[in-house]
Amino acid sequence: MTQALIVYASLTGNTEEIADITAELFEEAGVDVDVVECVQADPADYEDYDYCIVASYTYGVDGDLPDEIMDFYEELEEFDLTGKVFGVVGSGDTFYEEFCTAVDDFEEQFAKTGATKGAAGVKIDLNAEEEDVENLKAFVKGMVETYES
Ligand code: FMN
Repeated sequence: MTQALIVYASLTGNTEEIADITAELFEEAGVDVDVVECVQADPADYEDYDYCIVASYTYGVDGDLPDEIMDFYEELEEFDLTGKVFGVVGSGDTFYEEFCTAVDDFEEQFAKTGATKGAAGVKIDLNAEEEDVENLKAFVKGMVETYES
């Protein structure tokens, strides 16, 4: 059985819920999933998994990464994740000019690890609504198809 690790940062719960929905969808696709808060995770943990996923909100006026995920972000590029499939999801607020830029930042960082991008990142305005869940379904489907191809 293949395995996925979802590392998340969440202040008010939106991204945690998105991580949990994503986990359920992976499980429905027959993938074993662990969901871990970023402060308890290390990028080295991904070495034991097939799917490497980050779920992060965006913070600060300039679309910054949350403080608590900065160490994880900076260390990520030092790892060789060749052969693994990565994907990034996140929550933000369309009120801000730099909407959900944490998703873009992590996609760029993952690209340095040699992992293959499994699906386009999913950007969610605050909490996940029906349409977002559909996008997350497509995200998981894309990830699995990429891994199996
Ligand atoms: N969302 C964005 O998309 N871009 C931003 O630049 C941004 N800056 C924020 C700054 C502050 C001070 C706060 C409180 C929120 C900001 N947000 C921004 C919105 C959060 O990312 C959004 O509320 C998100 O749903 C929080 O996720 P969480 O519930 O998992 O903590």
